[in-house]
Amino acid sequence: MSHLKFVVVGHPNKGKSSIVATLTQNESVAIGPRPGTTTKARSFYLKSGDEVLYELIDTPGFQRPKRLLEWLKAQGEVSANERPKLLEKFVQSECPSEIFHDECELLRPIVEGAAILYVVDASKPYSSKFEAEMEILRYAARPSMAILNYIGEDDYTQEWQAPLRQYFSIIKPFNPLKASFSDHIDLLKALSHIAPDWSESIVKTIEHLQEYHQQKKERLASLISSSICEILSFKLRKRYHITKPNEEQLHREFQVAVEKRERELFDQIREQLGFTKLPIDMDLQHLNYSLFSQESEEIFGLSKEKIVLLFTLTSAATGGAIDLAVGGHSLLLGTIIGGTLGFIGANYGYGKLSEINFIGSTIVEVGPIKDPNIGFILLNRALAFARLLLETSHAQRAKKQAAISDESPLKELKKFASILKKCQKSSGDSSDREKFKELLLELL
Ligand SMILES: Nc1nc2c(ncn2[C@@H]2O[C@H](COP(=O)(O)OP(=O)(O)OP(=O)(O)O)[C@@H](O)[C@H]2O)c(=O)[nH]1
Ligand SMILES: [Mg+2]
Repeated sequence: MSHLKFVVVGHPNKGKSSIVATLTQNESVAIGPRPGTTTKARSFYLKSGDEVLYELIDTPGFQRPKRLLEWLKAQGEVSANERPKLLEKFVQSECPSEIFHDECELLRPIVEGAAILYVVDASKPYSSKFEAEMEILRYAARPSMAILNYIGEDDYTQEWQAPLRQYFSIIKPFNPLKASFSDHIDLLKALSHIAPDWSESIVKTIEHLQEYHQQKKERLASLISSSICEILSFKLRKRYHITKPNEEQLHREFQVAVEKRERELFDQIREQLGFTKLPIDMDLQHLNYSLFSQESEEIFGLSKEKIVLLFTLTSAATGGAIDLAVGGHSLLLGTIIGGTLGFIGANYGYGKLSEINFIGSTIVEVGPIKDPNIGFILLNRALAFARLLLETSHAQRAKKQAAISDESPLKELKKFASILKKCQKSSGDSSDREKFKELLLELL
């Protein structure tokens, strides 16, 4: 069977396009605060690779539903089984003219066989002006469902129930701006009841969508882990003539190059998750601090004590002992840490960004990053950014505030510590990267 097709219809400005954007995870759907944003029917597809999981057709809102209903009634008494044909007749005879332009745009996909998603704004009271729209849709006799959207703060769900039940057997709330992936699945599950001959394909579509979602996270984990490994092993190589370059300047250039690579990672995360257009307001937010700033270290890094434990005592302690220990504060640990801080400063590069090596008399190499905290900072920043976008709806058009949670997302510190350490040395072999990816996947 070919893919599932749903046409999203309703009154103007009720969130039809927002629902299309969310369900197809497509940020390019036109959404606007004024009625009349969508002027033509347009198909959007949710695809996994080349395979179409389903198609949603965005349409303009009804403009002249009463006149259209009058036209249908003026055709004389017809039995219920003739009504779908009557809608086809309407499209054939009236759509070449412009009078019913918007109705024609939304009815064409219906007469061609798409299932109907009728969107209402249940944060506004019910009014009988919607009855002509629902009556017209009933003529189509297509599988259908009513979706309750909530654009405002109020809730008139109760008021909407009785009229909607007369026209639709399934009524489902769905907020396109707040919907999570499981809300998305729930909506599809509800759709599996709209018609018996649709249920099998919808169940299959749900399975595919779940696989697609998992693959999306895997690709993301793979991108973040390999980029971080690359950044951690990055070396800046420069040629120079006669005078040795200034070391401070070299450190700065190195930092700029690393920061550029981190920004590229953020852009790649955006691209992978389909958010290249959304402005993300990070002016006052944590991610706007430089990767190498004190603020970033405080927000995203580990404390000196944790670093000491992770990087000096890992071989001495067993398994979960480190993870446990770094969460608590014991006197004994304090003593060990106190004694080790000086040692670590010299040996593990805490607070020391990178080394500068002069090779021969014309080449200088800066890096890789020595400070073990940078790996954690990079990781936590990338995770915070990825999670923010994973929770964001593709219907979001206003600036998104980056709200970063304070709690450290890294629970398995010891495992991350050893992998980040390997990445720092070389860029990690493929099994390290795979392990890194698996650990990250659990956090996404
Ligand atoms: N807060 C909030 N705003 C929403 C929601 N759904 C839609 N909106 C806003 O409502 C306005 C209209 O949304 P659209 O999706 O363009 O509505 P539409 O039904 O496609 O409108 P037309 O194409 O003009 O018929 C936009 O400003 C949306 O951002 C919602 O669930 N919550
Ligand atoms: Mg629209």
